[in-house]
Amino acid sequence: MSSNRELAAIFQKIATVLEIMGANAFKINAHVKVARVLEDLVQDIATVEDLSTLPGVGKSSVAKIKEYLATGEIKELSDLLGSIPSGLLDLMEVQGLGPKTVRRLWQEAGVVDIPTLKSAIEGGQLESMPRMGKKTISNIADSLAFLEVASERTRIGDAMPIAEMIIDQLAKTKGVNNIEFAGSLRRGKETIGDIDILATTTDSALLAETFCTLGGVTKVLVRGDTKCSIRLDCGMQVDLRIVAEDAFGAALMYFTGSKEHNILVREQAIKQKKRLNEYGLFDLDKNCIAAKTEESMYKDLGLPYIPAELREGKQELTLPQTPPLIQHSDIQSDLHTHTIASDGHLTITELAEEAKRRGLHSIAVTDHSQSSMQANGLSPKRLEQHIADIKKANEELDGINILAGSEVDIHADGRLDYEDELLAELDIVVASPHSSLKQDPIQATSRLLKAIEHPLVHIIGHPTGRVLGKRPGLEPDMPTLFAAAAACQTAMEINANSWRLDLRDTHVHAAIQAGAMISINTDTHAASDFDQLRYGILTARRGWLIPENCINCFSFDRLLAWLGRSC
Ligand code: DGT
Ligand code: CA
Ligand code: CA
Ligand code: ZN
Repeated sequence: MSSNRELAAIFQKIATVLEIMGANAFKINAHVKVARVLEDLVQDIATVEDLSTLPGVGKSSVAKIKEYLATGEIKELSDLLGSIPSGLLDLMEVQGLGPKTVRRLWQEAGVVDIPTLKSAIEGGQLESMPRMGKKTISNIADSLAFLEVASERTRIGDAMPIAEMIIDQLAKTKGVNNIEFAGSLRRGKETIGDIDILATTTDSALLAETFCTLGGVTKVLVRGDTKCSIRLDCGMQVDLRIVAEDAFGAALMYFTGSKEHNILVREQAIKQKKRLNEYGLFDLDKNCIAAKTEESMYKDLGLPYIPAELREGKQELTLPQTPPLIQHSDIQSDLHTHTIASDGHLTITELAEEAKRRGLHSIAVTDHSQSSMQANGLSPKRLEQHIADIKKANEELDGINILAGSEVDIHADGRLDYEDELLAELDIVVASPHSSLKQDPIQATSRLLKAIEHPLVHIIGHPTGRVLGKRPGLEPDMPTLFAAAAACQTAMEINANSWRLDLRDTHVHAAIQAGAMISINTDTHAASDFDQLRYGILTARRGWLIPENCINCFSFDRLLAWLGRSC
């Protein structure tokens, strides 16, 4: 984590604890504001000469930032944490519970952590609380159950930076030659059980020592010459395997998995009277045929190279050649982003400059529509003004095209949140579900179908509305939706934000099979959100997406032509 982000998280946590303690709103908001400023800050906070020049950062915040820069922490936070039951913060992980409700549960029902919340629900104590309806209680119970199933795995957005940081440090250790992550992380799965790292080195003892004493290690589970396992303070387990230099490819292939893929390739080897294991590919006399690189392994199995994201034991062995899967560098536009007009942190110009810096030819500004009250959605009048502002920024700024768009809510019944007349003024319309996400599948299907078939809608944003580990989202009949999307030329989004990854990998595959177009967007609210694109790309690759099926890979002219299509 960069120090800006870490510091922002500390300020946010102080605000949360203050709110749970019932502090005054002014004090809470001051901390939230500083957290936001820090999150958006492009420059490293440690290099800011005069901290008081940062907007919203007052004297006491300056002192806290200085304290953090000098000591790596802010004592106020540990003091605050010491004054409330420690389990209260875990409650914040339950979807639908904010600091205010957590405070009430604590003060009025004696709830101090997840177990006491559970028994309070089961024992009926919550029902006697004022302003706590049956529906709310049953929602909390649902979220709790979902949290339990989901919490054993880590979102790729959390696991990937951790793995990269560890690999960075280990790569610097004397003697290390090859080092790469394998397992589900390399396959780009949306959640990761544990992180698997493979390395070759001339000094195993030093590498093992470095690994087991990394910052953040809370427990060494295994410490051997070829395998070490640690647990980190975030709860994640990391396995390191030290393998022979000339069998790195075989080990990488084996430990990348998946288990199901390994079984398929092993069967392929057996058919060819060969043997395959983590040490190499061998003939029946145990002579090694291939082991050094994955490429040589697949080649000698008579297979095209299979990208890690496809190795799920499905149809990947039937591929006649390596498919030209989409890559980060193929993406030329971002078609779903937010500005300060709704709930984003950047102005139109800042957003466009950031997109330009990242080499995109176009960016669509798609702020929220009027019903998204909590996201400061735009009234029709504000949208009219916003369109004018976007057009003006587009004229003033060279080297990037700014499209005027909206992320318009799809109401529970499928109606859109603006009149057609207004939508017709936009360059691009992303329609997304934001509310009624527990609707039954039949209603969800007809709701999304209406949006797909609407002639002014270009993209369906995060189609199910799921949030990983927090809520499952809608469960519409996907084949029906994808067939309609193909017929109406409406693109289905992969929302790249690692909390969403919606569409998910399997849906992407089905959508492409049905002939629908895909759009990969970051849903950027702050500059760093653009970095989430990589998770969208991984999900896309897991869904076998090639650039031809993705509108974000189109040239500007082709994109414009596509946006102007009639249904
Ligand atoms: P995860 O950690 O649950 O997200 O999923 P993976 O795929 O990373 O699984 P993990 O960490 O248990 O093992 C890493 C890889 O090692 C796995 O993808 C394939 C390989 N592997 C592990 N156990 C077996 C096994 O019993 N049989 C075979 N064929 N491969 C295995
Ligand atoms: Ca793993
Ligand atoms: Ca593992
Ligand atoms: Zn959005």
